[in-house]
Formats: sequence, structure tokens, C-alpha cells
Amino acid sequence: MASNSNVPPFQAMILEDHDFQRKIGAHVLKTCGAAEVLEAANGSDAIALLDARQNPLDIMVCDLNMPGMDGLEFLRHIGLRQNSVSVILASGMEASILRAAEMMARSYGVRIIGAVEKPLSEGKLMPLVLRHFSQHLVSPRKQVAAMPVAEIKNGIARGEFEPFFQPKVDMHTCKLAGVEALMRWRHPKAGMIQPGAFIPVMEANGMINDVTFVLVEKSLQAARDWRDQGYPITVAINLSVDSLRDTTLPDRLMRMVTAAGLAPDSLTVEVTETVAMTDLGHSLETLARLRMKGFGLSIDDYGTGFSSMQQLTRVPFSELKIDQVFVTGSSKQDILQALLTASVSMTKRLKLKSVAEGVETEQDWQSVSRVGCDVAQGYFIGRPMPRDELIGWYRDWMGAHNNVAASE
Ligand code: G
Ligand code: G
Ligand code: MN
Repeated sequence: MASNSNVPPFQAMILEDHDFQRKIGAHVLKTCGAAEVLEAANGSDAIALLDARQNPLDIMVCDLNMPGMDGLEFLRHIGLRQNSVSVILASGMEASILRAAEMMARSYGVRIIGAVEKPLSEGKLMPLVLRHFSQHLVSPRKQVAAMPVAEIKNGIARGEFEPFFQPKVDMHTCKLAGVEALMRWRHPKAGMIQPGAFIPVMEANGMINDVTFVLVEKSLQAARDWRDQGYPITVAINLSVDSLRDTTLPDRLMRMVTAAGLAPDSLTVEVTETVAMTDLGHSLETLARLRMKGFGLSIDDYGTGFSSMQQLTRVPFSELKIDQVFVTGSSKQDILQALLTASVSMTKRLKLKSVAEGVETEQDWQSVSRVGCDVAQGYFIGRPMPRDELIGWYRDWMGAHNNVAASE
């Protein structure tokens, strides 16, 4: 029961008509770190308790099937009240009913962090409590001024987009585990432009797909050159929803990989959980086909989306990248350590490779190493760099970490 000491004390409620089950629920919430647990046996009582409070509740566990106002109606009411409480659905009902309730509640604007089957236990609730805290950590990424569409079109026509490469290293051997290709715009007047200024514009205007293929082409060429120099390096590329919708994408990538004289396992595709779950039919077909053909498949920015692990297990991922919000500065925050531990142990259960993003300092490296993460990426290791700098960087890096590699 070491986990509960890692979350800040929180205010909770259990809504459950069955006396015995309600007592169990209240007890389990306390073992998960709740400072106070309100108890309600039906929806109307729960509403009254919520309305009477000064400070908002953090987390509540909500039964669905109850006499009087049932859980569904209760959720509609808290949606209408725009209550910010995070809700965990608990039920003895079958999974399809839980899923329907979850969808309904979300459409009313209720924050649902997951569903569990009764009886409740710390093992079932704790991951969802951690999820509540993780979603409160995520703030939208910094906005940058968007470039005009016409200017981007010119840039594409002039061939100004190119990949920079950021190293990912194996945490045990310190050897290169691959590189991530990140798009940059070498603008003749403005200099080097970051993706935040043009990728959202490209996505919104149906321009991302073509540029993605240019990026893949250049990345594969780089990978081929590195291999010829004696460095077989896997390259990862980021894909948008538009690219995944195209179910012929795997065949096209296969032709490109073959033309570059490489095998499909030298290319990994990174998609965010949100992207993977959009237009699920087409995405799943494309993703499954990519894996079938032997490409690597990575969940990017893990922990920042809203998909449940159950949803993610439907996609045949080979790697999970833990978002930098959980990594950067994690050595100083117990809550981040707890989230890292939970994410890494899950990747091990699912037999996925874990990659920590945003390793900025030696302390970050140590904290992700402690929880057993396989691979690290971040400024502490190397910034995204032009292709011609990578091998030089790698020689320096191995020079500095030779002792680590040799002692393994
Ligand atoms: O490199 P940073 O370098 O600033 O990248 C910012 C964001 O842009 C990241 O979320 C990254 O995933 C995304 N990104 C970078 N390159 C590409 C790309 O080629 N395609 C897509 N779709 N996203 C990219
Ligand atoms: O979303 P995605 O994971 O694809 O994008 C990676 C983004 O994170 C890029 O913008 C990249 O430049 C940035 N990045 C990589 N390493 C670090 C790091 O150590 N710290 C910070 N703050 N950003 C990083
Ligand atoms: Mn990425």
C-alpha cells in the first residue's frame, strides 16, 4: 500500500445504494488516499451533498443501478451543473452498459476517468485515482503564431521542409535505440521554424499528408546513409489522423522502405492515443496492417489523452512513449513518480517497450531509470539536430558513456 502516500489528499464521494458495498467503497477510497469520503445511497442525496459543499469534490465513485434516481440520471444532473468532479463508474453490469453510460456522461460534459466492476478494490481504483491526478497535470502546449497557408504552400513547393533527428537511447547500454524525425521548416528569411507554427495549419487545410511523405523520404534516405556508414538506425515518424485514414498507407510506406534498400523494421510510426482513436475503423485497419508488415508502432504522448488502456490494447502497438509532463522534473514530485511507475509496469504487462520523453536532466534520467524504463529521449541526451550532425553527436555521447556501456 505504498502507492497512496504518493497522491495528495483528496475529497471523495461514494454513491451506492447497497450498504455493505458502500462501506467497502468508502474504505477503499481512503486506502487510495482520500482525506474525506462522503456517502450517498441515492442520486438525490448525492446531489444535495454536492450542492451543499463550498469546495468542489475531486473524485467520486458512482453506481449505476439504484432505486429512485439512478446513476444515469445523476450523471445528467451533474453535467448540467457543470460540476468538475472526476467520476469513476462502478457497476455489476456488463461492460457494454458501462461503456454506454460512459459515452452518455461524456456527452453531458461529465469528466469520466474510467469504469470498474464491483466489488471495488484498491488494485482497481488506484490506477484511476492516478489518472485523475495525471489529467490535472496536463496543460495545453504553448501556442505559437501560425504561418499563413499561402506561405506554407510556397515552402512546400520550394522543398524547404526537412526532418531534424532526436536520439533515443537504451537506458541500460546507453546505445542509440533509434531517432525521432521532427519536421522543421528552413525558411529563407525567417530561419528555422518549429512545427507548432505550421503543422496545425497543414492539418486543418489538408496539406499534411504530402509533406509527411516528403519527410519519410528524406528520413529513409538518412537512415540508408547511416547504415552505409555502419550505423543501422531506426527512424520514427509522427503521423496525423489524415495519414492514418488512408488504408493504403502501409503499402506506400513499404514501397518507400524497399526503394531505400531498407527493411520495414527500420521505420517506426508514432501516433498519439487521440489520433489512434479517431475514425477508429480506418485507423485500426491501417495500424494493424502496418504491424503486420513489420513496421514499429508507437503510442506517442501517452497519458495526455482520454482513451482507456482497454481501448489502447486493441491496437497492436510495439512501444509506448510516456509524455514529457510525467518525466521532466519527476525526481522532485512523488505524484509524477507514481504515474511513471504505473505507466512502466503497464507497458511491461502489455510487453511493450517504454520510452520516456522529456529527459532534460541527470535527475530525470535517474528517476525514469529507477522505475525500469527501457529507452530515454530528451535534451539531456540530445536535442533534435540536422542529419549530418547525428553521427558526430553519437561518437561524443558514447565517448562520454563508454564506462556505462562497458560495465553492462
Ligand atoms: O519538434 P517539436 O520539435 O517542436 O515538435 C512539436 C510537435 O510537432 C510534436 O508534437 C511532434 O509530434 C509534432 N511533429 C513534428 N514533426 C511532425 C511530422 O512530421 N508530422 C506530424 N504529424 N507531427 C509532427
Ligand atoms: O509530441 P512529440 O513527442 O512527438 O514531440 C516531441 C517534442 O518534444 C518536440 O517538440 C521536441 O522538440 C520536444 N522535446 C524533446 N525533448 C525534450 C526535452 O527534453 N524537453 C522539452 N521541453 N521538450 C523536448
Ligand atoms: Mn513523437
